[in-house]
Amino acid sequence: MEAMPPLADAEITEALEALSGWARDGDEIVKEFDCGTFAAAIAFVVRVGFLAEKADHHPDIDIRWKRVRIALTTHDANGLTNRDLDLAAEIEAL
Ligand code: H2B
Repeated sequence: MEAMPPLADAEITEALEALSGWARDGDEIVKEFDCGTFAAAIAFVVRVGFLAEKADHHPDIDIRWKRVRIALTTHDANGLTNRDLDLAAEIEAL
């Protein structure tokens, strides 16, 4: 992956307006999903995993019973890029 600059703070703030529930936490954007049951949480994580593989972009995923916390950042850029925003939007579309 070639180097890419991270997005500017204002670009991230604006993009997050279209991503309900996602919040910035330093160099990450994060959202916690309540999937209702543990089984639904695992199924959600599997679907996120397929999206991540397709995008070659991989979130940090924390599963706690029925809740799943997804955190996105672009390690290659040492910050947030459109790859994070795009994957967040794809996860929202699941
Ligand atoms: N995932 C995330 N979250 N950040 C990255 O910078 C990243 C990745 N880089 N998945 C990808 C893989 C890179 O290592 C490969 C070579 O495309």
